[in-house]
Amino acid sequence: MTAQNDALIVIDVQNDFCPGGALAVNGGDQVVPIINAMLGDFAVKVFTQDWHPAGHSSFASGHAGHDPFSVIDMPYGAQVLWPDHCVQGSTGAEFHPDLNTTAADLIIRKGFRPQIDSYSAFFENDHTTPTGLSGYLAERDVQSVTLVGLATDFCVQYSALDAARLGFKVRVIERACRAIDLDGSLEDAREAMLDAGVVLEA
Ligand code: VGL
Ligand code: ZN
Repeated sequence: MTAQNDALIVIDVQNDFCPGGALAVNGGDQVVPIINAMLGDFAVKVFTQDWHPAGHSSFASGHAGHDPFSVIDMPYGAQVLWPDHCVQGSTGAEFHPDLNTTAADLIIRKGFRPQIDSYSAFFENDHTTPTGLSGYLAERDVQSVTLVGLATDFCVQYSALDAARLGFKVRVIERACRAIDLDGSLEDAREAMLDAGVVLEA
């Protein structure tokens, strides 16, 4: 569906989320050709890039006694602790080399504030600090967004829920996403997205 007001938002298709990366998502690289083939169908194309300073507060390495994938309380709520990943300027933070980044209208970076994580393309994990994307889409007269990328149950889900909350019509193309799936988080994410009115398309 090509429409002036439909945006494709490509979430975090970066080396660290692909096989061999620091926070590898199973089959993460498989979404690359699928996404490349979709880009031509959208008038507005936005890519996001997880972009953490070294020592970011979401990294388990900075929390003595806490293993990666454990959960701690942060002032803004529960936070999963991750292996160090997507450190600014590192190879792991670069987009997958085969992703057609030339097609991007806008690349939005997130997670650069040391004390707060940012899964969503729209807001940091306090659900209030904006990334600026909603203003960009408003100025480009976008009313509906299609989300693809990594990972389905974290950054894609958070982006989809925020987009729905902001009033966009939201669609997630599941074949162009892959999940981390911690303790059933993929099923929880699918349910939350459906509850929020997000269309999940195979
Ligand atoms: C993501 C965990 C930590 C994601 C980013 O892109 O889904 N997940 N940082
Ligand atoms: Zn991250």
